[in-house]
Amino acid sequence: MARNVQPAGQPAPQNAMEALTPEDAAGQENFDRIIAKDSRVEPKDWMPEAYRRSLVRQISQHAHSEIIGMQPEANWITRAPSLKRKSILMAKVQDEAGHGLYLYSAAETLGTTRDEMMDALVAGKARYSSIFNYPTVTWADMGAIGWMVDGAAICNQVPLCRASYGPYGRAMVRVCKEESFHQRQGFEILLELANGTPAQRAMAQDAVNRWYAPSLMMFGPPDDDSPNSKQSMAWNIKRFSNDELRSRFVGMLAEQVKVLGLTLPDDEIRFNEDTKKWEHGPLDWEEFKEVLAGRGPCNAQRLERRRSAHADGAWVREAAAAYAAKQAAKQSSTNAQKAAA
Ligand code: BYC
Repeated sequence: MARNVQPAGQPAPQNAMEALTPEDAAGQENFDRIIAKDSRVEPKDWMPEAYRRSLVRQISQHAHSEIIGMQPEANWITRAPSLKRKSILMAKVQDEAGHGLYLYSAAETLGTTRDEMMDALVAGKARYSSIFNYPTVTWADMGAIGWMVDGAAICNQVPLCRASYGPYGRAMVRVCKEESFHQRQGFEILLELANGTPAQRAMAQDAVNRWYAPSLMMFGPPDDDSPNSKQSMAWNIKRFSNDELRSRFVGMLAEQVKVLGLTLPDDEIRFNEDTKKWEHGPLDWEEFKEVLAGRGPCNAQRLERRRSAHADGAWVREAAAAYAAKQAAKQSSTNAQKAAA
């Protein structure tokens, strides 16, 4: 596939177009037309190198988030309060693994291998969502993660179903369906606890208190401090800014928390009639930066767990590769026999 070094997806300046090969200039023109029509870019289409890089960046981070995100909930599988809760939680954690696999596959269509992405993750060079660096200390955290973390994921990911890159948008459709189920199961855990004993109710409120701010920070830094948003929106990857989605999420929480009969730990939440947007109190962006820099409460633990799981799985990957090689050899000998006959 031809690749160029044109840095932006917006129409290239005339002199830059002149510097492109005729094939690349035609590719750039076609790409610009696809974006202008709000249509889909597919793997075989020509695309600017910066668009490709930005997608690999976002999709691989997203895949890593799903895989690392299995850990905080897997922590409670053996301690789920009933067989029913245990099987639901196991199914949810398996769904997250599936999401990671769809996303690694989508990123692979852009020319980066899964091994390269995984190596970057275990080497500590790749990002994954800040939210998974917080500990899950009580059973109510399973409810708060489902309601708030999966809820934030839905707000963020439903618009990504319309992302301009076809394989990413299509993966998101299935992911969002499953996230909706995850969110409802989390809400239901909290509802049951909130209507339980005083101790259960206090546990639910404590979990909501602890997960509230980190879940708002999942949407990324404030718009003024978001270096990727503008270009990503011009390329129709992101459809809404970080603050816009965060505001929608706050509105959703503010209504649903009433049904739970719990409260949110933020007395500045209000709907601004002038801007028609939900507002919230200040967030600790220094804490967010610390988490992104690898100094959150569980960063080291999450990465260590991922590294050991990766090392423990080496024999499975080797066995699968050996089996695939055997099958391929068998197939080519069958083909050769057929050709000779
Ligand atoms: N955590 O310019 P910005 C799930 C980075 S998993 C860490 O605004 P962008 C689930 C950002 O990458 C759902 N890093 O970036 C799984 C950038 O750094 P680089 C995970 C963050 O891309 C298991 C820098 O900060 N969801 O639901 O325009 C169990 C500046 O940011 C974060 C996704 O991955 C963060 N929170 O916007 C349960 C959604 N925020 O790359 C549930 C897909 C920002 O320049 N991703 N950064 O080094 C996106 O929608 C966008 O990438 C973001 C950031 C909104 C996250």
